[in-house]
Parts: sequence; C-alpha cells; structure tokens
Amino acid sequence: MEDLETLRAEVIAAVEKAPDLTALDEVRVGALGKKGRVTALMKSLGGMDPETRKQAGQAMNRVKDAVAQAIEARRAALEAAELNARLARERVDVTLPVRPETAGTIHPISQTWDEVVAIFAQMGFAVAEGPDIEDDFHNFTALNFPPEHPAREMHDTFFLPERPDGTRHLLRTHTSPVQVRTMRGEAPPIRILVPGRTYRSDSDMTHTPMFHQFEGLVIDRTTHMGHLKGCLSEFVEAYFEVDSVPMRFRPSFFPFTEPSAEVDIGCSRQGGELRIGAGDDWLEILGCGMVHPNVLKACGLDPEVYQGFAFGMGLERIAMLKYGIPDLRTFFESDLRWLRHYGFAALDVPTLHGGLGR
Ligand code: 2NL
Repeated sequence: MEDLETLRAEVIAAVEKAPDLTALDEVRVGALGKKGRVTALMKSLGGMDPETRKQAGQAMNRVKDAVAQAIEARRAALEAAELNARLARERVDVTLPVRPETAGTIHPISQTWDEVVAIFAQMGFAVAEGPDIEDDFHNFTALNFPPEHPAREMHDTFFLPERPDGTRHLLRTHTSPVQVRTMRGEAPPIRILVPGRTYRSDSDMTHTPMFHQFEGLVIDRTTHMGHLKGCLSEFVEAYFEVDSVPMRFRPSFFPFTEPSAEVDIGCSRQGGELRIGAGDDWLEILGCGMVHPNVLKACGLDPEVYQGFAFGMGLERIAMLKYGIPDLRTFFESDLRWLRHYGFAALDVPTLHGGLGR
C-alpha cells in the first residue's frame, strides 16, 4: 500500500510537469502502457490469495483511474495552451490585395470541337476515335486509294521508320481510318462522328503539319443522298446559328466516295465582313459523298445490301469562319494574348438549348 501511494504521487507529479503533448504521452506509456509501472503492478495480482487480491485490486484500480484522469486533464490544458499560442501568433490581414486572376480560357479548337459534337450527338451520332499512328491499309488501301496515288508519297504523308517486316506506319492523313475500323468491327446501322488530329507534310500560310478534322459516316440499307443533304443542312444552321442557310452541292472527286460533292453555303461579303446565310456569294465548307462500293467491300460490307454517306471538314476552317480568326497559324502558337482574346470561358459548355457560342 505504501508503494502504491508513492507510485501514484510520482506518476501524477510527472504528469503535471510534462511540458508538452509528446512528453505527456511518454509519461502515459511509462505508467499505463504494456510495460508501464501501473500495469506491472496490476499483473502481480495474479499471485495473491483471493482476499488480499480483492483489496489490492480495488486500490490499484483507484490509482489507475486517478492517473488516467490526471493525464486527460493535463492533455486538455496543453491543447488549450497550444491553440491559444497559435491564435496569438497567426494573423489574417484582410486588407491585403486579392491574388491575381489566373483562370485560363478554352481554346477555340476545343470550343468548336465541343459545339460540333453537341450538334451531331443531338442527331443521334456516336463519337468514335482511333489511333493517330495508322497503317497503309486503314489510311489508304481500304479507302480505295490506288497504289500510285500521290497522297502515298513521302512529301505528302509523314511516315515512321520502316519496321523489320518491311511495313511503314504513318501519321493518319485524315480521320477516315477510324470509320474503316468501325465498319470492320460493328454491324450496320452505323452513325458515327469522328473528330481528331490529322497530319500532312505541308506548312505555309494556310496549312499546318497537324490540323483537326471531323468526319461523319452513316451506313444502313436505304441511306441515300437526301439524308446527306438534310443532315448537313441541319448541321450548318445549328453551327452558324442562323434559321436558314442556302446550300449548293458541286460535283467533286474523292477516291472513297461516289458520287462526291463539295458543299458551299450562301454568304455575303460586304466591307470585309462575312455573313453566313444571307447574300449572293458562296463559301466552301466541306466535302462529302456516298461511300464508294470498293470501300464498303474492303470493310466487309456487301454494297448490294448496304450503302451510306460520309462527309469531312476541317475544324480550324469552320472555327475561323465562325469566330473571325484570320490566320490559321495562330491556332498553334500558344500566344497567351491570342488565347485570352479568342478563348472561351471554361463554364460556357456548348449545348443546343443553352447556346453554342457566347
Ligand atoms: C474534306 C472531305 C471527306 C469523307 C471525307 C469518308 C470516309 C470513309 C468513306 C468515305 Cl471511311 N468517305 N470520308 C468523304 C468525303 C469527303 O472529306 O474536304 N475534308 C476536309
């Protein structure tokens, strides 16, 4: 009993002297931990006779509770002191000027991309994407390019180094290989929109080695050119946000479509200002046609059963037309002043009901 009283006095004195929370915890472990002094004493209960054990047990429990209580009280006091010290030390100066604005803007290419996707999604098109590095089959052969076609030349297409098996991969020159992959992998009806980066070995005022394209593809048993015209007219009116836009289809040629057409929309050019939808001038915006039977065959579809239309347009071009951007090359210069001028607020997500542009 004498020992017990000494132990209690010693431990509680140590608790009250503990200068901080770390020291307090050391005292706690030294008394109540697995190898602590109080714990050790409690273990000695096992060797006592029942009557002694009862009395000693009660006394020890009282000591243990008193120690635990003292530790809790000291902990609360130390924590309060620490908080008060921090409150005294730290100050918020509400008169400081605010931090400078660091919000970025959405690049016009991203904005236009989202707008075009929103329009075609509304018409039931699914977005399909594929690899930028392609092989000759998906980029050329399946698309009915003859073996000697100039597009297959080094000076038009970026080729990767030849591989051990003699094949050369390339950077896709259009997004059409994605449509080839879709036709070969999925059964009609197919209705896809294919946005993506494309590459050509070309660089001047109006060409950059990398640019963006959107192609569309619809394949079903009875899809015809009337559907193509309706779909494109719907797109042009939604994209340029005008009620009605005159359109004309000029005969053209692409290896992968037959017949092929280039599409012009009505516009006026007065005082250097371009207005879409009004006037007696024409502006070319995209190319299109009915998918060539050879392309259907190369993609495993029977041209006697299936037919469809396809179209393609340059994203930079339609962005320049809508947003009045005069020089193609500025898209890729990453000039912050240009981005602040032509960029879009990050929360202006294009939707058909909420408005596409700002
Ligand atoms: C243009 C013209 C076009 C296509 C792209 C296409 C794809 C397949 C089959 C048939 Cl898999 N056609 N794409 C068709 C006509 C025109 O693009 O001026 N693009 C910027």
